[in-house]
Amino acid sequence: MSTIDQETLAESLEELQVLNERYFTTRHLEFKAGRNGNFVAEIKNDHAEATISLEGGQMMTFQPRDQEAVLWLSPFAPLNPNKPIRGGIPVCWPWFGPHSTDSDKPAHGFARTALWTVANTKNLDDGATQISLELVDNEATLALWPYAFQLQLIITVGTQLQLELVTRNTGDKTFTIGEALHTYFNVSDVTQTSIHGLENCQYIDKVNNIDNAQRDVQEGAVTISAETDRIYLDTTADCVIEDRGLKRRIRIAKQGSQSTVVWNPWTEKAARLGDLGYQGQLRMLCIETANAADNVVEVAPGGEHCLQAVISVETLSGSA
Ligand code: TA6
Repeated sequence: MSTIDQETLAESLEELQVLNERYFTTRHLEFKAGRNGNFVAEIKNDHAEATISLEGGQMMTFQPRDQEAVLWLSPFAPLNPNKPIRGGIPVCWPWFGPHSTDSDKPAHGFARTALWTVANTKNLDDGATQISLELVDNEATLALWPYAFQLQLIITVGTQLQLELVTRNTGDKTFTIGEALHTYFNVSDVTQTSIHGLENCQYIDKVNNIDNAQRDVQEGAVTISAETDRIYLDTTADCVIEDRGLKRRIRIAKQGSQSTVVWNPWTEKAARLGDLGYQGQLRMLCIETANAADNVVEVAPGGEHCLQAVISVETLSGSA
């Protein structure tokens, strides 16, 4: 585990002081120390609690009042300073999955490992709390992706969780992005869940597909009983996770997204990844709000594109 020296610690504490002086909102949002000397926004309001890491602009936890945690977070996340935080809602941008031509470039782009800045925080009239984070091009990003951009993530924590990922092209060249809000959901037992909303959709099966050319068609609800890694294409539908163990439905509504990714590593890949914790693959399920593969998005100079996800929880009526 990395330790930080006294001078860096003093600088971090001073930066934390400045952040809270500027952005602390009455009673509902406070910045605290996170891993690697970075900071985490902690939100507590009448509707829910949440934590958001400025490293990666990443939701880590979201728990509505009277509900179990909605997001899954690896027990190792705080300890593994050199890997992206496993869990919550990683921001995959400006490409999804491995880089198309250069395997030395980071999987899922650079947004989820970059240090984001705070643009704004506010308490809303309905009792929700909103924080806007921002990432703009710099020397490190330009070395990986030669375009000027402004990326904004507007997170609203209330009875439901809303994320808006806004891409602006601030340069003079058109660029194309692949993107995903790579959401890890907390489930009782992934074998006791079913995913609805993707019926009859075409998908790329990244586990059984030799190349990504083949397209399969989803028949009925999606269930998980082996490694599952699918990019559903040309779908704008809500997805609903029915979790009989927790007696709840999690609904993922979306705007500006044509792809939905369903991922569970199952046992062998979870062991290879090594950071899901004991039987972690049974407790997590990724339903990702995305634009990937055939659905990548072109943004012209001066243009913008918004990817939105709204996550809400409904109690299952009656017994499971
Ligand atoms: O979204 C599914 C996926 O692309 C899987 O193929 C797997 O790689 C997962 O993302 C996690 O990726 P990561 O780089 O966070 O280990």
